[in-house]
Amino acid sequence: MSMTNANFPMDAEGRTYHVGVKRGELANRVLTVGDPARAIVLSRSLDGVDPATPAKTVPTNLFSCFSHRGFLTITGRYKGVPVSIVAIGMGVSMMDFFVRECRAVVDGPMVMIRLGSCGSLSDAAVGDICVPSSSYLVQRNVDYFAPASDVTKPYHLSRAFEADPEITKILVKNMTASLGEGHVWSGVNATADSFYSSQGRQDDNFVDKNEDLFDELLAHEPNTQTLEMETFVLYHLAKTSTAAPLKHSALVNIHNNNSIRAGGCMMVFAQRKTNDFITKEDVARVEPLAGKAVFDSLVEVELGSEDDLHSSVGSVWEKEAVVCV
Ligand code: R1P
Repeated sequence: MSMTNANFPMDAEGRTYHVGVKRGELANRVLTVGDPARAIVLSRSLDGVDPATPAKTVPTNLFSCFSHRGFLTITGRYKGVPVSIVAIGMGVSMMDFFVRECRAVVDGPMVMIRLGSCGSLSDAAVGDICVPSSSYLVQRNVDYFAPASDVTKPYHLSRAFEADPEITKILVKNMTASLGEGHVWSGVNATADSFYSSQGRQDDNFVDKNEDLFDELLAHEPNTQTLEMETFVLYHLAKTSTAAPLKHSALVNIHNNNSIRAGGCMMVFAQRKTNDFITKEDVARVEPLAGKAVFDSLVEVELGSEDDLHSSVGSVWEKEAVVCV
């Protein structure tokens, strides 16, 4: 694979360096997940999928692209509207690759919604859904651990960045319709740079100084409800996205100069107060329900007219059954 442009590397076909997608392969409406297996489960809700498609297989009527860096992109239609699913793996850097490289190959406004898994610090139980209206970043303050350090705090907590409020509202509504009253929670998310130390997990093999971390999170944002590893970057980049990709200047005001609208929701896999962990059966029950609620939300969000969005001419949602090579 040979790339040009060291500033934003792309190959001769226009494929991005890590996500591996090019123009016409990604829709303006994107659902992003961590686990590629989850992406495949959710893809079964897209239009025209043969229910006899074997598990763990991308349905043959959908476009799919598995990149050399492990990103899986699936594109098709949901209720007739073009949508993509992108599995990104784990962590803040992967979310950064995803948002920037996907943004680079699509014209017009985009909506990106993450459906992840998380730990719950509140009363949200395993299998429940949390829809965070904002997220902050928890980073291990490495200088604290240096010899003779004069740094006083082992973890740095950032300010919170908000999700798009309308998307949050739509997600809560659709998740409640899908999962039922009492199983959908609103609150603040903390995105951590580690599954372990900066999520307060105890590990005798390392000096982590995180025994009081939960108290610090709650003092920082009293409504802190969930811990996971990507959402902050999505909300942050959406708020710092520019109007550059918008095709019509009239959209600039509607979208507050941001070309990306973002939302997030997460399934509680770990209950950190009771130490419960979700069962395989519960994941299999909740994932498709939550996925449908996200697809319903993606297509409900107002993005502008057909003319404002990426052209379908030559796109993979115009055709069927294309796999990138
Ligand atoms: C850790 O197990 C992973 O699960 C959560 C965390 O954010 C992290 O990526 O989300 P996903 O299930 O979407 O990967």
